[in-house]
Amino acid sequence: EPSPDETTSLPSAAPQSCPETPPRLVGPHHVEFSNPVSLELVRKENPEIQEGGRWRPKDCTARQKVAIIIPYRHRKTHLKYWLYYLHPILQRQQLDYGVYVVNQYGETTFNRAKLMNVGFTEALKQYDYDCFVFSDVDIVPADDRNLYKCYNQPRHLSVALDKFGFRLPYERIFGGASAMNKEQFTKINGYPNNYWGWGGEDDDVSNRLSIRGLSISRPDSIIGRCRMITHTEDTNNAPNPKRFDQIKHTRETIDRDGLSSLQYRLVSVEKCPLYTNVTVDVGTP
Ligand code: UDH
Ligand code: NGS
Repeated sequence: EPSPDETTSLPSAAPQSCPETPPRLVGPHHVEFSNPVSLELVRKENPEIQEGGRWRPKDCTARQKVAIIIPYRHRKTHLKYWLYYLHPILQRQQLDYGVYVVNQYGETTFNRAKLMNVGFTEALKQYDYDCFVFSDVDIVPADDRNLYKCYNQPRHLSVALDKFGFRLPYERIFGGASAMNKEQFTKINGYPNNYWGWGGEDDDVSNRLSIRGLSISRPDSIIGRCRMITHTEDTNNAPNPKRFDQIKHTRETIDRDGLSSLQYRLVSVEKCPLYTNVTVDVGTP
């Protein structure tokens, strides 16, 4: 169909940039995890999502191109809830986005941080993303004014979690869900690759931000409300006993451990209807 410009024979103008504040946000919304959802239902309710879990607004040009990176292994029920809640939210936020589930291959010790680096690297091979949201699979925002985009400073998104009584457990926390643009992420040399098992890797990133002179930006604790899916302990992700010592040495490790030293074996990249599944062998400690 002709654009308004063609009917008046003006040269066609560049498509309008989307408004700074997305117009169709609903604010606080209900989130619950009592009735499991199917991928089929999520597809039906989100008919515009393209293969690989891609979407962009058609009536305006998105202000940011956002890759959402989810570290993952054996959490199918959580992933379905995440997709069920997040796809509608991300569309209302008018982002040009793609969802990347970075699945750790095999049963070796889990390495959340290295999966983040792999997600960043693999997403950039597919599209010219300028913003990266790193989110656990079990965190869902309860207010769509919490924009899953990048800011002038690295952004902590999951600031008011139900499990912490809707407030920060400590001021420098950067775990759960956070966003960094390409420049911020490369400035800190990405995540550390050598935190095997649970804990500390997010604190290392928090150290990296202050070492590089960056600060953490956050929404307020109303807009920043999030729900976490409760679950039993995972296998092969026991607390990392070295983490307390490791986070004391970020200053010495920041340059040699990170994007600059990232090595992995890509097992497969599969474009599923609602997300891109990147399966990777990250090795062993
Ligand atoms: N993850 C998986 N599979 C696993 C382990 C972790 O997909 O087997 C991913 C998932 O996205 C999860 C994230 O890594 O949300 C972080 O996992 P986590 O166990 O660090 O954090 P989670 O928020 O649980 O799921 C917090 C309670 C664990 C406390 C254990 C300390 N004793
Ligand atoms: C800190 C961990 C972080 C973790 C945070 C919240 O103690 O990695 O708790 O954990 N740091 C260390 O262990 C050094 S949570 O309650 O969400 O499981 O993110």
